[in-house]
Amino acid sequence: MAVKTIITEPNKLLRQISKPVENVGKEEQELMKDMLDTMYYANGIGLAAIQIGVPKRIIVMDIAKEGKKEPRYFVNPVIMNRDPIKNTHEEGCLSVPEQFAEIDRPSKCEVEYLDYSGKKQFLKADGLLATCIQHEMDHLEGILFIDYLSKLK
Ligand code: GNR
Ligand code: NI
Repeated sequence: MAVKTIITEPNKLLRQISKPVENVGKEEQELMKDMLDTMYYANGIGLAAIQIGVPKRIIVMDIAKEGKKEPRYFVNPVIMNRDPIKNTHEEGCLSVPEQFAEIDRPSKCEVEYLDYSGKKQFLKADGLLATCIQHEMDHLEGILFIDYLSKLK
């Protein structure tokens, strides 16, 4: 159990583009465990590695209802397909404390990634899962949900 400090705005690290993982080994698995501990501790439903200062393309997520634990691990995720139909969801971010906003994103998406053991996986996501995956994948590109708000101004 290792709860890490979550980096918050303003911090240049959050703007860094994360690097692909070459091999899912012990080090990456330890990182994923720490990320999950940190995410649960902070009551989040997702976390990107850069949020604890590690610029690797790794995401953890758990959107299950309280009580159940359904951890998900995504290494080098790539969105293969986005539904043209948008969905609006209220978003928050552990790196942007106390800000919430309705954000439009593709309502469904298909993601290719490596799992905790380094095995290639394919997932069709909708609802909160699709929203959360896209929010987390933005972190890998140094994008925060508040960026979509400033573009409207
Ligand atoms: O905990 C989180 N909740 C959330 C709610 C709606 C859309 C996205 C999210 S992700 C966020 C945790 C976080 O900041 N992940 O990067
Ligand atoms: Ni976030």
